[in-house]
Amino acid sequence: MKHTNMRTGDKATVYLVQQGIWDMPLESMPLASGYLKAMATAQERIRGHTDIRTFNYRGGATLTKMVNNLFTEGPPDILCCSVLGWNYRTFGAMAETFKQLNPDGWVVFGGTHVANQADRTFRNYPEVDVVVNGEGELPFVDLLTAYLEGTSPRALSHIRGISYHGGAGEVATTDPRDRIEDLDIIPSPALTGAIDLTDADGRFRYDVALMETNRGCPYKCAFCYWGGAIGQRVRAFSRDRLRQELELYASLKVHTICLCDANFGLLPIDEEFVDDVIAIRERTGYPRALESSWAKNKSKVFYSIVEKMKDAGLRSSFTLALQTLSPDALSLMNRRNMKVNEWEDLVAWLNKEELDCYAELIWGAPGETVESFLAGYDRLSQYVSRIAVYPILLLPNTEYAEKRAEYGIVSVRGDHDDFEYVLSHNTMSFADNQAMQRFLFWSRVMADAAVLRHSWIALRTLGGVSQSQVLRNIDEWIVHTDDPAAEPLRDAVTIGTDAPGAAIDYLYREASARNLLQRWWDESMRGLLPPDRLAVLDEVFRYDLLTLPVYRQPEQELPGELVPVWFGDDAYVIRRGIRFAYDIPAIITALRGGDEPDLRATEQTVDVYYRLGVETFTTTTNSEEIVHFMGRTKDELGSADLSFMSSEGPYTALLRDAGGCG
Ligand code: B12
Ligand code: SF4
Repeated sequence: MKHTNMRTGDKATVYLVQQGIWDMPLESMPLASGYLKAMATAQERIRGHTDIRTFNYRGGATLTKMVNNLFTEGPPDILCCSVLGWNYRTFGAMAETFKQLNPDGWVVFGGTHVANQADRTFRNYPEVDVVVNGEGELPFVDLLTAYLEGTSPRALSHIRGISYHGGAGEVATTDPRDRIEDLDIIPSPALTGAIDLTDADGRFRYDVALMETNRGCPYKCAFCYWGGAIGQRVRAFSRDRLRQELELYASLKVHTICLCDANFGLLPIDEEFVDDVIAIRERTGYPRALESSWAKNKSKVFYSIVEKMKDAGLRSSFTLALQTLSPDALSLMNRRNMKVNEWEDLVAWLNKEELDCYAELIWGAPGETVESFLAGYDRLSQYVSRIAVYPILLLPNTEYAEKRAEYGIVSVRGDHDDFEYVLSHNTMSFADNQAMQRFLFWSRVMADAAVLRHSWIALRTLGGVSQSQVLRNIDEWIVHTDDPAAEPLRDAVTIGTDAPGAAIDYLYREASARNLLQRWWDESMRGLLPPDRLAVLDEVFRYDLLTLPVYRQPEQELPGELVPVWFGDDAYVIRRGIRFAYDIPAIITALRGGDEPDLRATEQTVDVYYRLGVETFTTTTNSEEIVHFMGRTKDELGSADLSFMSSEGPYTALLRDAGGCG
């Protein structure tokens, strides 16, 4: 029997559905759906007999909204979902609705959260017919072919790399598939048009352009899955193809390229990629920033890439993905012998080069204790102030998940997602975890989201106060202060919510929140500081508050003292002539470089440049992006950026589009 679809004659309709995590004004790029569509439509038979459409939803889209949007004109023949921890339940429920409308239709789930998890997935959502285990491109082609040939979804034993419902209710899992050796057999989703790249006005429609330059990671960290690519040889896309994609993104004026690679800067070809990025940027002005998970083993290639990017003014945030500094936790994580642990020299070098750098820690890994964690946090903060701390998640297909009984792990599923949040284990009690959640909140808000940036190093070196002390101090003060502006923050410090985003948004947006921070500083911090350093520390703190991004309030004009300018197509404003009693930029540079700062009072006037548009990112806690909006001096902006600067451009139109200011 050949399946046909009533609405499109002899073409079977296939819907590829993805939902991003965050509810941002801009969508996240549906890269996985794009690969699947590009691969399938490259096959003549499938192209001729199917109509494959992609549907991409923001984090805020409700299930009701999605099913109305997808099924109003009737259901497709095959519903395919890209499943991650944040959309597992929604897509499971969507499958239920789909089967009411089309009992003979197929539901295919793929993605990191369901791969190799068919037992649980089918138990939770029996309406799902097939789970794809691992890379999806080849099984997807086989599944569509089987569908077109009239095969039953219960008779798929000839397709490797999947699970389906076998006879008598058991789960049938076929042999795993080898990973794709030559990635160029997958047509590019961007170059083939498999992904819609522009909106109705012809502008790039996503927050960032997601790209893979390779797949695979030589390590096997116990908390990670990385799409099944861990413990795998790295396979790369060809330089030529990547260059063509970059050209396309540059023509669409894409600001940030975000790589999905696990270890960028490991291979010599990574440097070639950066050479291409720089050459294209020099010619077109884009991209402006390149973000990635950098190689854990910082080789010559890495240093050379960073030098080149710096010379070209191409921005990036360098993440030190340390995860823990505790030897016990590192051992259980399988990261004891990774070179990333020799990080001090690297950070000193990045600081000297004045490159943004931040570190990543996981709170609550097996083997970690409160004491070992805080000791590690403060040791790290001597070098890096922006420390992103993630509470440990137990992800499917990871070693931690397999050894949960051995480590005594107790977890709870998320209120709004299907991730497993660890509550306790052999070295962490419930109470330890609860206390540390408050700390994590403030670390996320004040340090990671860079509400304070330069104050950390100044407080530590000139004031003798550690970063964890500052964070505990603000927590304590916010609990007790009578300032009504503290109320939203008190509400936000609750365990297990998405509150840091709201708190960061609040602190960036509201003038009263900045006044609150000033009051905290005056009432609670100044008393801890050495009197002879107070004046200069006051000014560093004021500099931090003044360089927080300019947040546009809907329907409100920007303050008149902000002068608009253009850097290429990016709108900036300048706040001119800010007076400081000390040369704060020079003091910060000296402290970061490990040099003796000149602490003599010398009045300085600084012009600060702010890129506009931060309101797109604050509620998402997307701190890599937020830093690009911080106020900077002309020197910090870099010569390459300045070469694209002009004082003219469609400034008024852009402001109007973005919320009525102008
Ligand atoms: C980009 C990215 C993000 C972006 C998301 C962008 C977006 N589009 O939504 C951002 C930065 C927002 C992000 C955030 C997080 N992420 Co993330 N992220 C990634 C990353 C690096 C790339 C994802 C990607 O597009 N890969 C490329 C595509 C092609 O690969 P893929 O999705 O695996 O798809 C292939 C197969 O899975 C399969 N497939 C996928 N879908 C489908 C559908 C069908 C029908 C079929 C047949 C096959 C199929 O075929 C595809 C092609 O081979 C991955 C790691 C990785 N390299 O995959 C982690 C990853 C997805 N992230 C992960 C996690 C845990 C997070 C965070 C929770 C981290 C944290 N602790 O905060 C947060 C979530 C936000 C939050 N605060 O709660 C985990 C997810 C694990 C899980 N079970 O869901 C991953 C796998 C990393 C890991 N540690 O293992 N992330
Ligand atoms: S955490 Fe990074 S280095 Fe470790 S296995 Fe995952 S992708 Fe590889």
